[in-house]
Amino acid sequence: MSNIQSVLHETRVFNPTDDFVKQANVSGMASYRAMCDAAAKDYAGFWANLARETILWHKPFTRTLDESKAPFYKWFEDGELNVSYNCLDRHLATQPEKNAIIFEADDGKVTKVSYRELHGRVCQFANGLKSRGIKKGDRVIVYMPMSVEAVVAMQACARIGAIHSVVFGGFSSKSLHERITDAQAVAVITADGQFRGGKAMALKPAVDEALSLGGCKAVHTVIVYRRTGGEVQWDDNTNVWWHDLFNSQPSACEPEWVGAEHPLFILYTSGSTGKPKGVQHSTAGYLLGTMVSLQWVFDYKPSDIFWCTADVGWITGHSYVAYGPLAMGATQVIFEGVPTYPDAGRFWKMIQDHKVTTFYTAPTAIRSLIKLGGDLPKQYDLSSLRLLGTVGEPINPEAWMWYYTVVGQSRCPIVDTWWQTETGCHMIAPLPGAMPIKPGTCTLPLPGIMATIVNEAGDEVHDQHGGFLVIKKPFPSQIRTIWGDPERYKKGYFPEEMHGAYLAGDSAHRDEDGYFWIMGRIDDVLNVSGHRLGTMEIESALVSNPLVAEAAVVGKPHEIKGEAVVAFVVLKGSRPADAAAAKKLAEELRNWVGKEIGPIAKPDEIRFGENLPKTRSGKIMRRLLRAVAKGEEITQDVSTLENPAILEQLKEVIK
Ligand code: 6R9
Repeated sequence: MSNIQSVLHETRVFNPTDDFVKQANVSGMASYRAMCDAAAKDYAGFWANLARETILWHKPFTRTLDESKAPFYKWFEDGELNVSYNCLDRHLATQPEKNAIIFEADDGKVTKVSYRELHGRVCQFANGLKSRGIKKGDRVIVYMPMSVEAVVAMQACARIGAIHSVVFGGFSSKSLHERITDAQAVAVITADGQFRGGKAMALKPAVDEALSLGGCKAVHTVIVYRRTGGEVQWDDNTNVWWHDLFNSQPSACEPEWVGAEHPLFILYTSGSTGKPKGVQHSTAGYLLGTMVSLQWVFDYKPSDIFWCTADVGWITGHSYVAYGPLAMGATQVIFEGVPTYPDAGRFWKMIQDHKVTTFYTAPTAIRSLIKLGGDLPKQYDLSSLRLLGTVGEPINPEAWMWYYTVVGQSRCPIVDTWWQTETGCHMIAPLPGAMPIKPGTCTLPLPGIMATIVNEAGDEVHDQHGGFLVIKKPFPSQIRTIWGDPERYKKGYFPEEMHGAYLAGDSAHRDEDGYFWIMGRIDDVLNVSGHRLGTMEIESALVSNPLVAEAAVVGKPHEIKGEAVVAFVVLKGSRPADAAAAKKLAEELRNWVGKEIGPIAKPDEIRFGENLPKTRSGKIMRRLLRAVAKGEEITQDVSTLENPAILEQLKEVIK
């Protein structure tokens, strides 16, 4: 609780400057309040107006919100549109030669792609997909490095109505396999490899391995983009080079007009059980969310150079790389590499070189860059910046202050954006020309987002003690269902106690200004470097090792990553005989998890015990394990434990 108390006493407040307010898309709190009032008065009308003004419809909608099968909501259902048309074709008449993408490769090579060129490439690749028999409604896995081609692949799927599911290139073949089979994908788009930090790393072998694991019979095509030029295994029946498929195609492709509720994509994310959830998003509602949030939260202007550093494997890279900026006609930077190569000044140099105005990254990146070179930003000209953003986890006030003063030179507002894979776009975030900001809080909900805090019975709490973060009314950009598991969608996000509100899975409280402070997850989900990892997923991976009998995974605070993964493991045989043996085995298990899920899920620490602390009914006492992991003194009564002595063993840290 001490943490919560300390943030409650945060007194630093930063008002938007007059210059910023003057030029902002939404200026002053009164304008923000007026928008909120408009939404409160006529909720459906508020969103319908925005949808009409923002999206180009092939066929206009007449019905705004259908709640008859709640929580399976439908927005703008009888309207028809195409997302790729909205992102590309709409700009051809007005700004064909504007740069859509400034791509900077790992080695520093810069390639610029105009809207005209991007449109041509997307059409050509869309035709290529069609030539392989891929059609509307088919699921296509995208397993690619950060590249122009990854965006082309996603946009081309959208153009033909195929449903993409992007899998982060850092995930293992096992994770990839799980997603291919769950989505019953017909095709995989990948690359031979990727460059990161000066090194070439293979990608294609993970696809080959995933497909060899069985259950992937529906996959008839694997498209391989040549990036590193490394050796690849080849299956003539299914494999085709990107360039071979692409070059033979015409650069015009009529978009497939789809209904507003047609699934645009599935993106897998961690939940509280072992199996990742395929979060299914709609076409129109999702697109609308990305576009209005760019205007409101990022205060988007046509002259901006926008840079969101997220990989397209995550929702942030979907909404604020692959779709939102293109729909707005923005020029954006896409970066292949890592922030620390060739040195920790890379981000700052790129902001200088490309004259970035709007920079959006994660607190974990900020913290590690402070550590590696807190003074480095001063060596670069960052005067182009006008707005900074963060996403993925709570930002600690110290990191916020550094970002504000050193990177933003006390000139740029910071938008701390709270949202989720499931919400599709920002939910709670400052409108920078309206809200005063404070370090550590994501401030207030966007207009039309009815976020609040409730207790266990689902009743709103108005004091500052906090509770569960919920969103009371359906909103256009929200998750539509979990792919293939509507029951899990209903139970997980709309439990009965919440009286129809969307349960976000985070706890939060409000301060005296009504600002939201996110405290963390309420389910067994960890947030490691801004990535969601299910504790159950990691436990299942550990237990699948033949040496492991039982495992429990908890998080502990980590200076840079936000949370570190600590695993408590019971072996089938006896505990390791000495520290050296324990260390060796811990390393083996870490690598095992890396192979099962991906390197980001590797436990930072593994401790071995003969057993785990359990209640008499056999439940693992995770609260106790969290205290043990943090090295806290255990003050709670452990007499109800079946085996209190086990705690001493688990306190031993392997060095
Ligand atoms: C966009 C994204 C969602 C979870 C979310 C919360 C945490 C995200 C945050 C934040 C505090 C912020 N989270 N943004 N916590 N302040 N500004 O990250 O989606 O990967 O689905 O994670 O991340 O716990 O519930 P996703």
